[in-house]
Amino acid sequence: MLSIIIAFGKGKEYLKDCFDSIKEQDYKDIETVLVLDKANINPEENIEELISEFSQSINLKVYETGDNSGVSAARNLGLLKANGEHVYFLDSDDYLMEDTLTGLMKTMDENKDLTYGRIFHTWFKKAAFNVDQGDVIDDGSEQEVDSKVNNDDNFNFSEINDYKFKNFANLSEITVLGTVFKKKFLTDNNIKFNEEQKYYSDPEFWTKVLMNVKNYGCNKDSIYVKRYHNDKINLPSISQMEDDRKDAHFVQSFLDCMKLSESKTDIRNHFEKMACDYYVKVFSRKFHDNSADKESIDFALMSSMVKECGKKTISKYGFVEKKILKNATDYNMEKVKKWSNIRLIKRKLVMMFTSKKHMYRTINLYVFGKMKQKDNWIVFESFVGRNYSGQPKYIYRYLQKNYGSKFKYIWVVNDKNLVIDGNCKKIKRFGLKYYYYMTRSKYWVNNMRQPHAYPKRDSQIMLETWHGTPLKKLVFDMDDVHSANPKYKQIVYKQSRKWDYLLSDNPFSTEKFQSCFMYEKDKILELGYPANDPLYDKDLDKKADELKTKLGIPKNKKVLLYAPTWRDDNSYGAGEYKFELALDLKRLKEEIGDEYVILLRMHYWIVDKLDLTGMSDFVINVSNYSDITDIYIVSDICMTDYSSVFFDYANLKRPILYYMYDLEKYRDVLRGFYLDIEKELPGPILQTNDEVIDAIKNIDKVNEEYKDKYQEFYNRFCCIDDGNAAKRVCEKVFDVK
Ligand code: C2G
Repeated sequence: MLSIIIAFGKGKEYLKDCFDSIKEQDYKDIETVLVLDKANINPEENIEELISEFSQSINLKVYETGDNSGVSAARNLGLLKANGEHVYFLDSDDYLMEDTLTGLMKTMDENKDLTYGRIFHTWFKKAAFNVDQGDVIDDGSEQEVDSKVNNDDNFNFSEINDYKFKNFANLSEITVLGTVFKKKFLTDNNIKFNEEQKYYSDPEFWTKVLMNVKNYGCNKDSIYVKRYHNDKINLPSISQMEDDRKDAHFVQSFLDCMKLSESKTDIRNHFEKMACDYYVKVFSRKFHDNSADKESIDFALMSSMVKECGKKTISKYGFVEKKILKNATDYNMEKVKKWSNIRLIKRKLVMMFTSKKHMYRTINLYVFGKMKQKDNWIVFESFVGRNYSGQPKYIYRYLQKNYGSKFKYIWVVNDKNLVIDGNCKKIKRFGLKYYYYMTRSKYWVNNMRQPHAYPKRDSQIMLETWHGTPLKKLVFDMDDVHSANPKYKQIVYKQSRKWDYLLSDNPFSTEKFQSCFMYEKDKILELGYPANDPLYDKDLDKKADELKTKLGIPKNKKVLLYAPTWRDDNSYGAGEYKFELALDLKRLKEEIGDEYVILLRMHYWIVDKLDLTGMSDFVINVSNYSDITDIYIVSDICMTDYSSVFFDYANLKRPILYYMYDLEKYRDVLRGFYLDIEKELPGPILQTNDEVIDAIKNIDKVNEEYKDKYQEFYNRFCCIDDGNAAKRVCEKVFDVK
């Protein structure tokens, strides 16, 4: 039998995925030993229910740690209680593939002490995980290691050593996970976890394994899915926890491993190399500012790690690195600091001369950053410099019209040919002038997130206008799904701390923004969207007429706008998404072509080109048209999927259709929604081309059917917009009353 040992502290949702994956194992001869780490359990999580749900199906046995708590103690208790001849450690926040254990057990036999598989790192929850998609980050190992039996007493450790260590550039990566151990091997050699070690007990355990292992197997197709917590702020994993004593635990672990491996040169050397690398790259950088007392204590502690290393290891480093390491062995903090500074300056210089971006950043820091701030300069940016649109455009226009030369207006653009009316300075995103103006301007107006590493002076004011009432869940409300990578929540958290104001279009957004950005209510301006001001123009028909001419739309035709959004799982890379048009344009042309033209508006992340051959008299591609507000004005019907466009469009009280052909996947796997879409949307959900055609042909009937829902929706989401949002925002933010 195989005993799966799980230590549990917190994270019920993760544990559910973990249990599910055990239940789905092809390999059935198992018991699951769950050890509750009492001190860390949050009673509110109420995992009893989960325990009874899985009790039979995964042969669950539950124990509790005593006074001695922590993961190490919990795993040791599990080891003690395990009834199987084999044991396998599984973390409560990770999960397995169906064939993981079968694959491992296939390579395990009586002669072997252990067999190990492969670890995939991902942030996906189980339902969103698909190995074939290649979205997972694998552990970098390309090396194949076949199952090996070696009965030779002079067993050469370098192979197992190689495989397990080559990919461990860092001590914290050494893990016991993904490995089936023969229990007798562990007990005979007294291998267990060091309970003093709060964070890094795996390296020591693994070192003992390496020192004693004779025969082993490997199956690289047996996948252990190691899941990052994507919410470091609210539910950090052990490796993401912040603790002042973490470094001390880290050093202790190194010292213990080095001591344990003294008699095996190859293992010992590997630890020494890792220790020196870490000291040079991470520790030595910590001693930069002299201030804290703590640092001198840590200095001795950290340096003791290098002191343990042999001269031979140190001699392999370059001149500067050698100086750092040698001075560490003499415990000379001043000199470590000096040489570490030299190393960093050297690196900075190299980077400056190899990357323009680094050069600009350095100039920004040392030159522009020292210049005086200009209190009447405002920087505007819409959709990362792509467009002249959104709230920034209409705030800018309002200020231009009413306060003209009181301000200097700066627009951040990707292409200087972007047409911007009025008197402004256009600067290229990430060019030298960008840094100059960003750093000196008092105000920034942006409708997306700002570059996260960008420094902001305390005296600067950032107005984050955002770009829509959210339908699909955002940031902290998102589950562990495709676009929610582990750093994402942390980055957005940091970025949003720099926003002085966040604009909201309605009470609903105000509520959601508080949870999704973990943002304070006091700083949310619930004043409506300036970009919706033109929708309340008195001369809307005249404006629509002019725009029709500008866009080449025949006056005798009605206009159907199709504005879908992007899909998290369908990309070429960051910010470059694919889109397959699920509309049968040919059929649509046959059915409604006499009465309508279609405006196709792809989301700004979509890079795929649309093939519109033979459609020129029926379809107009307005994806590159800067301002979607204009497009709303000329459209008689708006059809979208999950895009926020409909919240804005509803201000016009014109019909809205939802072409949600992939609804289940989008809702249940990719994102999740804030609204109960079946009940609350002001238009029908359509899933086929037939339904789309039918709805368009019978649009009056649709209008009638959704009349009440539409009014309710309008009252809830369009209650603030009235044509004067820009005025309200400017008076609040720029003090221009
Ligand atoms: N947009 C557009 N064309 C599209 C889709 C969107 O111009 N085909 C613009 C609209 O201004 C819209 C905004 O981008 O309001 C946001 O688009 P979404 O499709 O909702 O997607 P996203 O960029 O993920 O925005 O809270 C806002 C959203 O939830 C997030």
